[in-house]
Amino acid sequence: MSDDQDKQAKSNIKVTRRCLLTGGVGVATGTAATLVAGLGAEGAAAGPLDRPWATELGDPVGTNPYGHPSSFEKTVIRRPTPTEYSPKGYVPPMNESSWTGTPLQDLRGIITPNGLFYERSHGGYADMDPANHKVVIHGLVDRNLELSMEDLRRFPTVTTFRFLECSGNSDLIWGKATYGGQETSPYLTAQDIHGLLSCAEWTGVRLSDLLREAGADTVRAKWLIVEGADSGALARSLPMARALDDCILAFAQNGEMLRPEQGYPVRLLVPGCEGNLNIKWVQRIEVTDQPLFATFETGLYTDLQKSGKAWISSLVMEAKSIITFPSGGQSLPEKGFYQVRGIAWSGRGRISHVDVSLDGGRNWTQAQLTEPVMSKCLTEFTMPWRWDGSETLIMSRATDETGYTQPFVQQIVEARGKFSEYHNNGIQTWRVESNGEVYNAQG
Ligand SMILES: Nc1nc2c(c(=O)[nH]1)N[C@H]1C(S)=C(S)[C@@H](COP(=O)(O)O)O[C@H]1N2
Ligand SMILES: [Mo]
Repeated sequence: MSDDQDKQAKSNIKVTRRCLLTGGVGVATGTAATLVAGLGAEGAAAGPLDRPWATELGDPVGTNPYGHPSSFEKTVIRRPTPTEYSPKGYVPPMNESSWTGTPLQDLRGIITPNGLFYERSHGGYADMDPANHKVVIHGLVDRNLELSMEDLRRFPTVTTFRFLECSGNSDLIWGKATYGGQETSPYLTAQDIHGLLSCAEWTGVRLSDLLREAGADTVRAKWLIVEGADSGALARSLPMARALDDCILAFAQNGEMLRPEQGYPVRLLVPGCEGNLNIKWVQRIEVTDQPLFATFETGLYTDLQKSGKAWISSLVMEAKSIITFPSGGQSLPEKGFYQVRGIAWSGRGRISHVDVSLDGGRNWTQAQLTEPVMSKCLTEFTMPWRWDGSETLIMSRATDETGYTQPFVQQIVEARGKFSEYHNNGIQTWRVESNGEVYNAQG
């Protein structure tokens, strides 16, 4: 390294240090200097020798034509659901049914990187050749359509930011599936309990445009049956009113083409509605006056109610939130100043506010929402917090623009009866112990 470069490197360090100590970091309480410990003389003495990347040339770029995260982030990956009874320690994937969760606790902002988007499949997944893929629209239409991917892309495209959540998400909040109805495990992380949730920017064509092109009889036909091309040929009934609203056939996600796991080359996106409706690898759309319900519908997710009857199809994912920091499996190094952080979402529209409680639900403080706040999309929230080192029960509660507020788990149990597998949007509690370790405190 030349003298000039050396000086430059040193002055860069100084700038960084000065910023840290004297400002830039706006905080509500205390001076910046109490936020983090200052660098001691030893820290200041650390020179380029400890940093080979500053003294030796690195590899040229271009050796990694499709980039990966830093090697220091290698634990930030999708994971299957942990279990106590499986020798492998997680629910083993089967060809008929497999899933992995998004590492929500390790992400920032609202967009899930494509490689970390949760996966849920009833017949494995396939990497289909888009050149041979067709979407057929038939039934109560003026003319049957058979659209290639090329044909599809000739329709006007739209781009929207939407979350996707499996209606089976958060079932571990009850401790049921993997813990045999026992108490839920204190060791579960946000990913373990709530990871069947992700959010992306989706690009595709409006389903309503395609129906218009086919001349669908939208008065007589109250339903669409949408079918995937995977081996499970997952099919779901979609009410016509919703199909004509904000549904799209998406071919791109976060700027690139869909991943095979997400239904490449094309999937249905039903904003705000349970993941199951969002048919991947779409190959057929039947316009009909009869829903499939119960007879042929595969992977149908029903909600048993107190009356003993079940809701056959609850489409909308109600308002929900979770704190991702501090959350299960993390630990706070020392008492002092932190930013509580989390995500909130609602299938009915925008999040209007999120409250955070630091005392097990007695007192609530409104958190700050990070812009942008978009409809049927994840919203990030934060709240400054000075941890005094005592045991703390921490929870969040979302309210959406319809005025609906996320309930306590107990309220859901009371409303529906003992146990309900799907659509669990109850408030999640984490316990910060006095040694800084954070545990799932549900149950
Ligand atoms: N064709 C097809 N579509 C499907 C599924 C499937 O197994 N096959 N799984 C559904 C379920 S249950 C969910 S939660 C979402 C998951 O989407 P993702 O894997 O992109 O996260 O896709 C839905 N669409
Ligand atoms: Mo799902």
